[in-house]
Amino acid sequence: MKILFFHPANYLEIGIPQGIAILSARLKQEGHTIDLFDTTFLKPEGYVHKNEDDLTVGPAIYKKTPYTLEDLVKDDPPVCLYEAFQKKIDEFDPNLIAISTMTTNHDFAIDLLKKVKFSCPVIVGGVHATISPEDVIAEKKVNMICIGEGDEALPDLCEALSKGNDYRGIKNLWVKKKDGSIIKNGLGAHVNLDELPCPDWSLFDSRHLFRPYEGQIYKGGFYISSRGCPGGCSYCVNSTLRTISKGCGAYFRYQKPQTTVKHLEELKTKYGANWLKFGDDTFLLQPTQNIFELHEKIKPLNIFFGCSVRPDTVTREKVSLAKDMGCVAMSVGIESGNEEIRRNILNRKISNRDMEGAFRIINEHDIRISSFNMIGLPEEKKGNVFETIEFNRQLKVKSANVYIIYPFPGSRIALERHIQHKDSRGRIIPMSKASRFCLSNMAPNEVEGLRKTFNLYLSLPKSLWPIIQLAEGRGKKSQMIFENLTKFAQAREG
Ligand code: B12
Ligand code: SF4
Repeated sequence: MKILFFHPANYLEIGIPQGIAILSARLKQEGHTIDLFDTTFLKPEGYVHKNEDDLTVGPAIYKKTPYTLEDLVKDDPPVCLYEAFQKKIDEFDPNLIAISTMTTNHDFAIDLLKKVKFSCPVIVGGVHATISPEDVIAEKKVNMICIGEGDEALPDLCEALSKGNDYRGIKNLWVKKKDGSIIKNGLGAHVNLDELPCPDWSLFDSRHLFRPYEGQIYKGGFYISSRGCPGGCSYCVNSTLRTISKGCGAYFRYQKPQTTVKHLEELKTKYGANWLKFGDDTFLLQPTQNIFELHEKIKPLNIFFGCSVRPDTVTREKVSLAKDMGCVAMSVGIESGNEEIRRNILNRKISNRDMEGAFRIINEHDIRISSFNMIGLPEEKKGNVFETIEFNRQLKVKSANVYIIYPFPGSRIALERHIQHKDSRGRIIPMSKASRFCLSNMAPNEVEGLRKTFNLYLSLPKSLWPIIQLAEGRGKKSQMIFENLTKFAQAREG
């Protein structure tokens, strides 16, 4: 059977999605033929090539390479996305179109799907289908959705379709009948992560592997060795995912170290992977013994890697093992510099003191830290945002990612406030318009201005703060000040 995956990524948002890569490997094991429509490298019409001198908000912590991502695509002609999709469908002639979406790219995927002609069924899976199933299956062109894991459900579906068998009772699937009614099957047991094949990177454009680091170019991508997270942060979808999968087995699971290593070896041999980002929700959550075994087996592979960690999982022993096996970067969620907001609103029970301790340990091991921060939080005032900026300064963070909170469907913040995610035209409100949800005590413009200038406040001397404040606005003068301050900040970083 021929299955066409669709990865609706933003242009140049590189990184092989592990969901599709595993599902592709599973389906190939069962003898199916797989193809992919991936928008990552399809240059949209009207796209303007960015050059190195373009302004970026936020300091870059890595030395630039002479060759950039933009160089990889500079000779590519612009394409019409739906014509390219149609061409792929016509040439491959799939028996099933399988789409993977997050909330943020779901509408984009459906927009393209609506514009093309095909005669096969369509299934949508991924986190958005899992947390907003009613919305996703309501789309006319969608015949089925997958709730939660697809590792067994999709191969079962393809087997049933290819043999002409009844597929309407497959666990994890919702199936739309001809009369429009929907069969909602329950969820099956969680898969055993050690029985899954190595993700199939061969399906993807090799430019996904481009990893510039410290002036050199490496190859790699995401690898995820665990699933789930025991945390209950109120802005995250994990608590809902946990509730949905009650009765399916332990929610937080990790692979045996030998499985992880076997896959990393395969990715290194087949694709030359020498730079990885562990996409695990929180990498150091595994028991020390696991990290110890990973250390023993990963170190000889000579790979560099980055990972995300929660500060309360940081111990000297784990960080030291991580460093010694190749860890060069860690992403750590600060989220808010105000302890009360962090604890009471975000449900992250980590004190500033514990956070400082974690940063100290990571810094002592010379591992680069990127902090993750959110603003526009419920009940937040401008002064609280400055607490977050101050806390990042105090922790000597050189690279801070800052987002306006987006109350994702399924997150506690969205559920408690009955947040509507669609605008009057039925479109999912995009991340770029997150301030519209108006969760904080600040006006949307104020939140946007603070997001724009957050990294300037972080990296420039306080004597310049009154000038930075002038850059928060939206007018021409503010923009000019913003651009000049950004150039100045970049020049200071060298
Ligand atoms: C790696 C990652 C990224 C990467 C790459 C994404 C990618 N292309 O894979 C990058 C850095 C680009 C990214 C960006 C963002 N991400 Co992200 N990301 C992740 C992360 C850490 C891992 C995803 C993954 O590979 N998981 C492992 C695979 C195996 O699981 P899976 O994808 O869910 O797939 C399984 C099932 O869902 C199902 N399935 C999936 N697809 C399909 C398709 C079919 C047809 C079927 C049948 C089944 C199926 O089967 C798979 C195997 O069981 C997840 C957290 C997580 N642990 O999942 C967050 C996560 C997906 N990201 C999230 C968010 C919020 C974002 C950002 C908005 C962050 C930001 N503030 O900018 C952006 C949005 C980018 C965009 N374009 O819209 C949220 C999504 C919330 C939501 N409602 O959509 C998550 C869940 C994190 C979280 N806990 O909140 N992300
Ligand atoms: S935000 Fe991170 S730590 Fe909190 S529940 Fe989600 S994945 Fe876990």
